[in-house]
Order: sequence, then C-alpha cells, then structure tokens
Amino acid sequence: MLIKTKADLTEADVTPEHIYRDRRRFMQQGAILGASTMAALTAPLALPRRAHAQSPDLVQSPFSTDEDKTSYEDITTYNNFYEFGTGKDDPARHAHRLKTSPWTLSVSGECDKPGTLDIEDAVKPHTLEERIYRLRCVEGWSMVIPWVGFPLGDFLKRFEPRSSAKYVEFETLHDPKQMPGQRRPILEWPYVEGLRMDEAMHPLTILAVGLYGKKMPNQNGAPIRLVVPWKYGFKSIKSIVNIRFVEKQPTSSWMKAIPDEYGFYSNVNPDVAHPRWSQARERRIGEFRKRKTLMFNGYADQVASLYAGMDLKKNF
Ligand SMILES: Nc1nc2c(c(=O)[nH]1)N[C@H]1C(S)=C(S)[C@@H](COP(=O)(O)O)O[C@H]1N2
Ligand SMILES: [Mo]
Repeated sequence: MLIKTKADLTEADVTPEHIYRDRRRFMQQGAILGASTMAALTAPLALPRRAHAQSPDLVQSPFSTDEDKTSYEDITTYNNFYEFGTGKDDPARHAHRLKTSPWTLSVSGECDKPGTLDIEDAVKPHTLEERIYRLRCVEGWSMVIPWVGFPLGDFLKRFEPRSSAKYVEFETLHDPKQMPGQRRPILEWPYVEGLRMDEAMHPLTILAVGLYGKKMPNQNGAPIRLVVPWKYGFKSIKSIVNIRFVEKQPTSSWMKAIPDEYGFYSNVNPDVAHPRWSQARERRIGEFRKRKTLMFNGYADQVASLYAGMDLKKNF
C-alpha cells in the first residue's frame, strides 16, 4: 500500500472538499490570502509569541512605519470607545458584550450598486495587508499599531459611486443593549464620521479587521473599523454597520457635540492648538519623554496635496 508522506500530500488531500473548493474560488478572485482572510476573521484571539514579530502570511505594506510597535497589551487595554464608557480601561472591560457575528455592513446613497453584505463577503475579495501606522489621539498620546486591513477605496469601488458622491459617511452600530455607553447621552448615537471622497479613496485609508496578525479585538472596533492615519484618532470609527455616499459634508458626532473643538477635517497639525491645549507634542504610549507631533502625523509627503490651497487653521 502506498502511504503518502507529508511532502507528497497536496492541499486537496488534507482539506475537506468544500473548504478546498471555496479556498480555490477565493484565490481565483485574486485574494492570495483568502484562507487567512477567513482565519483572521474567525481565529480565536491569541497573544503573539513575540510582540514585535511580523505576520509572515500577511502582505507587508510599503506604507508601514518602521518605528517600534506599541505592545499588544497597551493597544488592547488603553482605548477610546465611548459606546463602552469614557474610561480608558472601560472598552477592554465591557466590549466582550458586543456580538460581532453575524454582522452586516450596508453601503447605500449615491452609488449604482448599493448593497448589504455579510462581513465575510465584505472582506473576502480583498487581499489582507499588515499596515503599521502611527495613531495620534487628539488627547495628546500616540501609538504604533500593526493593523490588518485593506484599502477602503478598493472596497468602495465595488458599489460604483456616482459623480454626485462628494463625501462618505460612516456609522457605528447603535444597540444600547450591547453598548452600555449608548444608554447615556455622552455623544449623539450612533457615532458618525465622514471623509471627503478623495480622502476616502486615498491609498493610505484602510478598513481594518485585525491587529498584530489577529482578528480585531472588540475594544479596538471589531469586526471592521476605519483607519485614517494622518487624522486624529477619532476619525477612525469603530464597529461600522453603515456606509453612505453623500453629496453634502456629513456632520460627525464630535462636530455636533463640541463644534468649536472638533471640525470636519481633524488633520493632525501641530500648529493648530485644540482650544484647551497645545497639539505641538505627544506622548507615545510606553515612552516617558514627549515627542514633537509631525504635520499630518508624519504622512505629509503622501497627503499634503489633498489640502493644497486650503487654510488648515480654518478647516481644522
Ligand atoms: N464608534 C467609535 N469609534 C471610535 C471612538 C468611539 O468612541 N466610538 N473613539 C475614537 C478615538 S477618540 C480614538 S483615539 C480611536 C482609538 O482607537 P483604539 O482604541 O483602537 O486605539 O478610536 C476612535 N473611534
Ligand atoms: Mo482620540
């Protein structure tokens, strides 16, 4: 009898037929990481063995910073997610209440192919990349986070936006049963954010479904969140359920709550102070001495042209 050694086995031999077929279909659609897409979405959270190890099965993005990454522990225990409370440790304590599967994402408004997708179908066609980005919170701290995600622009194109689509509006889930912070009027719920169309289509802008090579922890915005690295962290809306192409500039929850302090653009700009504190410096979580904050959070070469001719003190 011929016994196949491990080296002789093909993928088909070791994988149940239907999974093998599905996986092949993914790969033919161009998602090299089809299998790991599903793994990233369904794998239980496990701590990476080495905090600084890169994920070998993910495409490494040329847009990644080579600065030291913030620890997994800090990234997942020091959060802003007001739906779970305003304390930094509230999201890590309470976000386990959020049920992220099943999850549907609906895309509507000024487009020819609106649709409502299961999260798996939303992610499946895309190649997942590791993008190590700086995140600068308007409160004066920053982190370096190895996101797992794909360009928002590639996703949006699937819905064929019309020329009347000038902005994109995003909404977080609204469910006070799962999100105890929504039982109090801290912000107007659901949390709303927006981008101009060119900001949304910019190659640096991603939808993230994980970090440190793992499925997104709930407190960081599972199952899918926005990441816009040159803007203050609050633009990067978590746990998204609705995306709308619109003609008029959306009003974000922060603009509604405190219009003098939070504008639509929210670009990281060390020369524009927040009315109550300077934005010139920041504390990188894990470091003691403060750093100088960089224009556009260090992404000026890639994004400054989007704002050519605009007064960034008026358009804060
Ligand atoms: N839905 C929602 N998204 C949100 C927030 C929030 O309160 N609710 N906080 C924002 C702010 S202020 C920041 S700094 C980042 C923090 O992301 P992190 O906790 O993953 O570091 O999430 C942003 N996205
Ligand atoms: Mo923030």
